[in-house]
This record gives sequence, C-alpha cells and structure tokens, in this order.
Amino acid sequence: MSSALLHTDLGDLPLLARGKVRDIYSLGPDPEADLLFVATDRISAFDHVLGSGIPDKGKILTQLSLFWFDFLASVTKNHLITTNPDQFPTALHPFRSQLAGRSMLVRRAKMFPVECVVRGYLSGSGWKDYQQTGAVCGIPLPIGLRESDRLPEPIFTPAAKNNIGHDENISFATMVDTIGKQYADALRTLTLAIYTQASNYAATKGLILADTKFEFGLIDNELGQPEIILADEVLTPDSSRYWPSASWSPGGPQPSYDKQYVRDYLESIHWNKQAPAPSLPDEVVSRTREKYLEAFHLITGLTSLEGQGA
Ligand code: Q0N
Repeated sequence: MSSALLHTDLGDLPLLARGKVRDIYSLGPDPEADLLFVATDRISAFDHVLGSGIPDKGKILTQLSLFWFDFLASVTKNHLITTNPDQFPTALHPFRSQLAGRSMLVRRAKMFPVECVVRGYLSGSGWKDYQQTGAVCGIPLPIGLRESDRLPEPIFTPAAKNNIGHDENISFATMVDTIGKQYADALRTLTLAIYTQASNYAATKGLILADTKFEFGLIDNELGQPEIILADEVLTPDSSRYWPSASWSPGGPQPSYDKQYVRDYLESIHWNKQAPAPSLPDEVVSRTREKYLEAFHLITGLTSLEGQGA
C-alpha cells in the first residue's frame, strides 16, 4: 500500500487556506486567479485531524466529487475546470506526483456564507434540534419520529459557519436576511433538486444518502452576469452521510459508513478528544481505507483509482 500524503508543498505557490483535509492554493497574484484544491489523505474525527492518514483517501474523495459533478451537469454548473494534471498551468508540472488524481483546478467564486444542508433522514444536529424543538431549522416535523427515520420529504436546513469554524443551524428567514430572498430561494431549490437526483441514484446502488451539504458561489458569465455555481467537494463521505440500505435501522444512530472503525478505536483508547490527536493502528487504517474504496466502487462502478489521472 502506498503511504498517505499528509501535507502538500507546492514550492512558491501561495497557500490560501488549509482545511482539515484539503489544501487550497492560489494560482496567481490577481484576486481573480484560479484555485487549486488538493485533497490530502488526512482524516478527522471528533473535530481533530488524526496523526495517521488513510492512503488514497484524497484521491477517492476527488474522484467521487468528479463523478458527481459530471452526474449533476444537467442540474447545476460547477467550479471545476479540470483534474487532469496535463491541463494544469506549467508551474504545477514539477509537482505532478503529489497532485495526480487528488487535485482540482477550479474557478474562483464569490462564496455564499451559508452551508446548504439537505436532509432526507433525521440524524446528527437535525435529530438534536428535533428532540429539543420538534422542528429542524424552524421546519416543523411530525411528532413521534425516531433517530434516523426517513422524513416525509427532504428538507433544506441551512447552516452558518460560526467563529470557531463550527456550523450552526439557521432558519431560512435568517438565510434570507444574510444573502437576500432571490439567492436564498435559488439555493434552496437547487439543493433540493441535487439531493433528489443524487439520492435516487444512490438508492439504485444500495446506499441511503441520509443528508449532505453543498457550498455555492457566484461566477460571472461571458456577459458579466453573476451565475450560481456548485463549489467545494460534492457528495463525498466527508460531506455526506451514506448508510447501507440493507442495514438501515431507525431508532438509533446508524454507524458511520467510513469512519466507524476510527471512532470505535478512539473510544476504545479513551482519548479525551483534546490535541494531540492519536495515530491509528495499521488495522484501523486499512479497514477504513477499504470502506472509502467500497463507497467509491459502489457509487462510480469503478474498481480502481487508476486511469483517473491518479
Ligand atoms: C472556497 N472554501 C470553503 C477546504 C475547503 N471556487 C471557490 N472560490 C473561492 N473560494 C472557494 C471556492 C471553493 N470551493 C471555499 N474555501 C474557499 C471550503 N473549504 C472547507 C475546508 O476545506
């Protein structure tokens, strides 16, 4: 097994932001310059990046996003220019081995400061809200729902990033106050349309797409008019809850598709969830890698990462 790529180094290229998993570079000094997203093999759990990576995880997530951008092409425009390193600016060619299969050249967008979350099932912060208020983000739900139950219909439950980088559920009215009614309506409609298409597809592959979150931005078209585009990563296990349909059992939490071995291990060693985060035993790393590969295989139908610029 290849080793995990934990950090990237692209020489003089300015790092714009380092996320828990992805490193973002700016491809030029002007504020309009394209961006390079590089998905590393880092993995986070309980809000910390762990000491070990999962080999190929960044490639798997990048190839999944690519699959979904293509699948959704008739529903929404997106920020992707290319994942083909041959088409990257020549300044990036020396770094090809770091970048192949795990990087996306994207157009810079003006990002909306809202996470567009959609839920078809009651889980996570949605379940917490429901238990306290009978509603999620102000949307009233029937009484008597259990954790992980399917909702009568998918709901749009936006979130705002707060100062410590945590997402905070907000009402649709608050979203309207933040970005205006026209954009709020458009993002809700797009989010629900994408979820419907993606969850129907996932169902044919034996997967429940319980919930997911999207980020949208604006990019000027040829006429200089701003257009909404889907940005960030899409429908990866890191941004979505996938559950195997066969073992779905409402009335409690469903095991995380990809990170269950990691969480179980961290609970077993009684880590206090404060830095520094521990490393993982080889067995936990390889079983977790298999789960990411399984999701990739189920969703894309592909059996290997090769031939994807990887
Ligand atoms: C952008 N984020 C938040 C790394 C990613 N196309 C774009 N143009 C300008 N800015 C962004 C995008 C995109 N996508 C989005 N940061 C910058 C997403 N982060 C979360 C943490 O990991």
